[in-house]
Amino acid sequence: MAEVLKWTEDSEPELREALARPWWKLRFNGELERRFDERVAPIQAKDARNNYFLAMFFCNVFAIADYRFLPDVYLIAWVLRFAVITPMFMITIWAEFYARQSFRRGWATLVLMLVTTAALTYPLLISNSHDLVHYHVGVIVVVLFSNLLTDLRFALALVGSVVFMIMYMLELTVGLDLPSHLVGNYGMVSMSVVALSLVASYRRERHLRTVFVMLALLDIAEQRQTEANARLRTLAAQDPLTGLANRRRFDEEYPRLWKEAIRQSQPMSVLFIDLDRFKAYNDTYGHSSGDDILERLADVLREKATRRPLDLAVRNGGEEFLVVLPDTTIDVAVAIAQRLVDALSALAIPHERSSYGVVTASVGVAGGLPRAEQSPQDFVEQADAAMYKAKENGRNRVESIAL
Ligand code: GH3
Ligand code: MG
Ligand code: MG
Repeated sequence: MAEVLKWTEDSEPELREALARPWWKLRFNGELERRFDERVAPIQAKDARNNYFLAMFFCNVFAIADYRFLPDVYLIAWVLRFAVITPMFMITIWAEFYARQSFRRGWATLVLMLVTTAALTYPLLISNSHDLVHYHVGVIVVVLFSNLLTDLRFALALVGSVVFMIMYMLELTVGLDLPSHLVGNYGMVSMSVVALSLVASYRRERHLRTVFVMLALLDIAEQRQTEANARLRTLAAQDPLTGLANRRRFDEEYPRLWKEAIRQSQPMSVLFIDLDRFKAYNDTYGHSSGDDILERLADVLREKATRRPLDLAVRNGGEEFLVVLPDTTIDVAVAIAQRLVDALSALAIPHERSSYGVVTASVGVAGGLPRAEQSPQDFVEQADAAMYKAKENGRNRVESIAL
């Protein structure tokens, strides 16, 4: 089976259009038809194969009818049955199911149906049996089979049925020269069988195509859902203002990092960052200017403090931020914290109510080798305590506590 391509959203309008197409338009357009064929043909082929063997079996059993009904020409009928129809069945089965690429659209089945019809008709034309009039009806089974059980496309079934009806009516009128009331009767019987089986063929193909389109749409909807879920997961873990991780994500990730540090016997440091005199800044410059500062600080954190893949910068809430630095000693963490403080004040954002005249932050650092008897929260609390020390010591600076 050919590799089945995934559907993308680009196909959606085409699929919806296909779903709404009028009753007289069974086929899809271009690429969609190709994909339908590619998807459905192998399944149909598998489904229909046994039907051909069954039909071939019945066809051969009818050899008894040749013998009983057409005693004068039954040998010819047998030759046609066993040397023409049966090999034709084999060729069709091969063509439809083993050489699917070129024949799967049903031409082989169509040819089989018409050759079988002709081969079953010919002995009647040369026989003088009295029972002829009862024999010919059997040929209707052929068109019934090809319309209902071969998964022949409706268009081909229609073509085949029209040719079949012409052949059959010629047989009744020209070949057998039946009286008109019998022609009328058999004509009606065959017409109704053909018409009803065509309706069934149409409906089956229509439903199959509808299911195909709906499954494709479902596939697209499912992909969209998966993408939306992934987006939601990202959003749920992110602070909307700064784009940094939020407290939720911190609560999820930090204990894991901490346990991993114990497992690897690696040091770990936590930075607690708090803007200085930020209430005053808001009061002076407005809340939205305050928000701008939070965004600027987030940029500084991203640039200066989270350079390694596992480093985690978090907006803890309000104007407080956390940075988790796995595999980082307290000395290195203090240096990083100092870089942060310097980078922020170097931005020289005016803050008239700060003794520094610019926006600054205080950073507390806690670091050391995590131990099993400690809790991850200890590092955060100590970083917070260090940050208060920095506030007390004049702000715009770094203080640290070794653990
Ligand atoms: P300190 O130097 O001691 O830290 O003084 P502070 O004014 O920064 O400290 P405090 O905790 O008293 O004030 C924090 C202020 O941060 C209060 C509030 O105005 C401001 N703030 C908290 N969250 C936000 C926010 O999302 N946006 C803005 N613009 N301001 C915020
Ligand atoms: Mg604060
Ligand atoms: Mg503050």
